[in-house]
Amino acid sequence: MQEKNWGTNAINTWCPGCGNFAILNSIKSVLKSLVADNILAENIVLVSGIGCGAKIVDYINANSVYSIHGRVLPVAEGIKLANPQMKVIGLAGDGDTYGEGMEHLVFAAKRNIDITMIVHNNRVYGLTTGQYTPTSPLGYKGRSTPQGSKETPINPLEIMLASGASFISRGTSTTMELLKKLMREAIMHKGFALVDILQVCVTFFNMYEYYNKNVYELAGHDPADYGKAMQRIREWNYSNTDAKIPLGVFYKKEIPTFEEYYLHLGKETERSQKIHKILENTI
Ligand SMILES: Cc1ncc(C[n+]2csc(CCOP(=O)(O)OP(=O)(O)O)c2C)c(N)n1
Ligand code: SF4
Repeated sequence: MQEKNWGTNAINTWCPGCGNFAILNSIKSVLKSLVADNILAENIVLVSGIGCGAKIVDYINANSVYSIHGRVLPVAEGIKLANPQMKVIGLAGDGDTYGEGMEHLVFAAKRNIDITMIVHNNRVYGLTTGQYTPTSPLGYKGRSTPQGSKETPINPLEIMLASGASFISRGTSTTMELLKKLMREAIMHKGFALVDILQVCVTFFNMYEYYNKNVYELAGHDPADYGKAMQRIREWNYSNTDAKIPLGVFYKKEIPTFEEYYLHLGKETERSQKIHKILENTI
């Protein structure tokens, strides 16, 4: 059997040095490994939003849907519920996911629907040239905050843990081997999985030096312990302080998924079939 080519002929418009390249190469390698493990390529679907990060689906030869800004998860949830056999993977920026899409993110986590959300978190709106986002640090100077942002950032991982997500992890675009590991584990996890990727936007918020200096990989952490997960998640609050930035899986738990609660839908279908029969016989 000929090996599937995951690349496309689309011209890549990302800036040279953009962290999105590391995410693209990592996800392609993970998709390849899934197929090698007998997951059918046709049973994988990528859903993206709008933004630099979202363009990733142009560059991957897989089933994919471009949704609208902030609406990756409703589309992904619809696909998953209609086709429970699919591996559904959302890919979008932090503006898309933690700004416009925050409500959908909270509800996807609350439902524990079996979807993986991969966030290209450059902590800035890249495509629209540098406005601040929910994870930009206090004082961030960009198009919409020329005097520096006056807001403290949110910690999206804390929100995810409080909302019920059953897999919460963080990687960076500077550590590809770890990134591949996290993405694969998230995709294989049964339930709602988040991979927050500190993706460096070289043009509007170049954090290479800061991340290289501060990130470290979690070791000896028990991801089944909710309290410990919260503690580790709170070690770095997305402010640009000197705090060390943990990477890895913070929380992981097998709990019933949204789809499992909806198994009774089969009965509903039977019921509507019976109604159809009655109508056919009487009208
Ligand atoms: C509802 C809506 N609001 C605003 C826009 C304009 N818009 C397009 S891309 C974008 C920024 C995307 O930023 P982010 O999601 O952080 O992704 P990045 O470009 O940084 O990868 C915005 C605001 C839009 N398309 N739709
Ligand atoms: S603007 Fe930033 S995120 Fe967008 S392609 Fe350029 S470096 Fe990447």
